[in-house]
Amino acid sequence: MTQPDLHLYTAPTMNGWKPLIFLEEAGLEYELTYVRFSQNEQKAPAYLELNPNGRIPTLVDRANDDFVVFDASQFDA
Ligand SMILES: N[C@@H](CCC(=O)N[C@@H](CS)C(=O)NCC(=O)O)C(=O)O
Repeated sequence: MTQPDLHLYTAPTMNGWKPLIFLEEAGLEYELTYVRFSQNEQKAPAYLELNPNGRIPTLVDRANDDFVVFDASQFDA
């Protein structure tokens, strides 16, 4: 089984659903990781390495050198 190029980290919130809906509508394959707010996983060091904003969603494109996409407009670190 091949690994999808796209890896979405998200949670079931309004902002979290949006990229999931897009990927489904676009018919793209993706791996999904559920980020558990209850365990503060969005602030875990491994996640902050991907997205220093500490928020979901985050999309990683493995086919493009692990290019990371997230909304940095609220980035205040
Ligand atoms: N404008 C950003 C908003 C991201 C955002 O606010 N995410 C919230 C959930 S909707 C979050 O991760 N909150 C967790 C936290 O701030 O610790 C986007 O749509 O990507």
